[in-house]
Amino acid sequence: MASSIESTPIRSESVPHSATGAEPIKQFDAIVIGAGVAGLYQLYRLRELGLSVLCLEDGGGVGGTWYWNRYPGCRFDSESETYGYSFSKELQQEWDWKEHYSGQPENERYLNFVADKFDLRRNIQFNSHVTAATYDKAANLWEVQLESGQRMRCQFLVAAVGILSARYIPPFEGIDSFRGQSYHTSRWPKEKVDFSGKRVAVIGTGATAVQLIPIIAKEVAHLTVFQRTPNYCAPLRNSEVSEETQRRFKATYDEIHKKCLETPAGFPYDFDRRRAMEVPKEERLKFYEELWALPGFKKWLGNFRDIMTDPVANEDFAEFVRNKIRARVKDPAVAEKLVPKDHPFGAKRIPLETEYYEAYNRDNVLLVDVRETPIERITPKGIKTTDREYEFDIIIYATGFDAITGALTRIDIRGETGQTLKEKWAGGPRTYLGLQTAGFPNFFIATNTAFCNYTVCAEKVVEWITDCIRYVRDHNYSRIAPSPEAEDAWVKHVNEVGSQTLLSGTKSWFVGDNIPGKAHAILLYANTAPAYRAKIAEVAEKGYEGFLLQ
Ligand code: NA7
Repeated sequence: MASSIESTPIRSESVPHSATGAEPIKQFDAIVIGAGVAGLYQLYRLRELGLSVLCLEDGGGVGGTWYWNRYPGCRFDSESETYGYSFSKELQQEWDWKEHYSGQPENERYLNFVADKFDLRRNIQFNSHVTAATYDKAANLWEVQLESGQRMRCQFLVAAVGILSARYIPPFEGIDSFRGQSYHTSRWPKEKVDFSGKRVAVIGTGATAVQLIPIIAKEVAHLTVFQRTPNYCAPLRNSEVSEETQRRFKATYDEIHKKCLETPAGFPYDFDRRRAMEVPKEERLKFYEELWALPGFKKWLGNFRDIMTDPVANEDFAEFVRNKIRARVKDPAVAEKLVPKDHPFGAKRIPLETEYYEAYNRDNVLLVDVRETPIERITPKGIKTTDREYEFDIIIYATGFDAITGALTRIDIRGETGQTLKEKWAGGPRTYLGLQTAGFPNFFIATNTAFCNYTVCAEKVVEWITDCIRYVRDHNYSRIAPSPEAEDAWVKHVNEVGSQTLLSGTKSWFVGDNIPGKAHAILLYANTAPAYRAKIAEVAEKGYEGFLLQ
């Protein structure tokens, strides 16, 4: 890893539209962009359908999120047995999850195991960064262009680019002047970063930083954490999977998956049916304590059913969490800085942690509140706030992603009128069912944009797209795209559903507010995942209602 953030540049958002390169242009029935969780499965399904498929992957290996995010402490916050694919019973029986919340190295091994088992690599071209995709109306083909200049064509283009893959680095002044090492957590090097004896900065305290900080705090000479917004972090309570539990997973995968398909957010647990404030205080507190002792997201997604809609219910639990934080941090002034007070519990993604708060009890860890003393610039020696200059050997940017839409709008995708997706989505994403966008025929988005455990819902999205392409071909159609009216109605519906939750009023990546200049819009479909799946299934059953087939 070179010493400057320049070594991992954010790729330009405005790439040249014109194609170059002299090699012959290959043509495929379908091109899948991305070899992560959704892309691998999409490749498998389309190949099964008998299509010629090419999968283009930016990275040097499979895994997407689990290829790029190699930072210390990176792991699932979903239960491992629910995050793995459900489409192959054989695969489920062959793979052993070692931890209940599996770590990045094992997750990457798993996705490599999947790629090998289904012989997917022969259709994947690695180190292939897609810069543009242009629809040629006369030929009814998409032309895809890579950074290398290489071009290829296809009838169906599927973007399986992930929802948290377009990394974000704030445009701090002087960022390139820093003489030490800089890393963004989502472009972590494969080689181990040596923290021993180093003065290290972490900017950001989202789910990523919360996983990273307690691990590196033990390795560094000194760690300074630059926090803008404290989060409601809840204990992960990870543990090893015993042989007995492993056998139980394998014997009950069908039930586990069925349960995940039934619950609102795709996890093997559901909200409590009671309304929080209807339960007497003592009983409520007992319930909170029980939830708190459980692993994973149960404190959030197994809580009272009105936790995300009733501000009073939400505040009741938020205060419980604040007191949990206060109890773990020795210095009351530091504790108060770590206690979130400006947003409801769960309106931002709840980070799950292991010894996160204890890290701040260490003598070698300092918390800087950048609301009190904002970062003015990055200097050759470190970070200058309004208060003072801090000197570092390493700066880690745990500053998140241009979520949901960024990985798509950073590609120069042009539909039938020549309009780019970025232009079309300037005011927020405009799709029909999250799957297609009007004016971009045969272009599909294979990401899970429901508020849902990723793989559980991504599998269903991939299967829907596969069935749709099968339908188009079987009925001798050549193109499919949503009608503008159907799209308008869907966008309106997504906004209505989102505005009924506490998500819309809080600055977060759920609504695009983490990126300066990005339109505030509900980026995830906040209805339940079963309701979403029922809707997309109904549309398909009605002969792809709302879509224009030609
Ligand atoms: P997040 O959750 O977007 O967190 C990014 C963090 O970076 C967050 O604490 C931000 O503060 C902080 N940030 C961003 N810009 C700045 C500036 N300019 N100054 C100071 N601090 C800044 O990204 P993660 O990678 O942690 O997690 C993303 C998802 O990946 C996560 O939800 C999981 O689903 C996996 P802010 O809160 O915006 O004030």
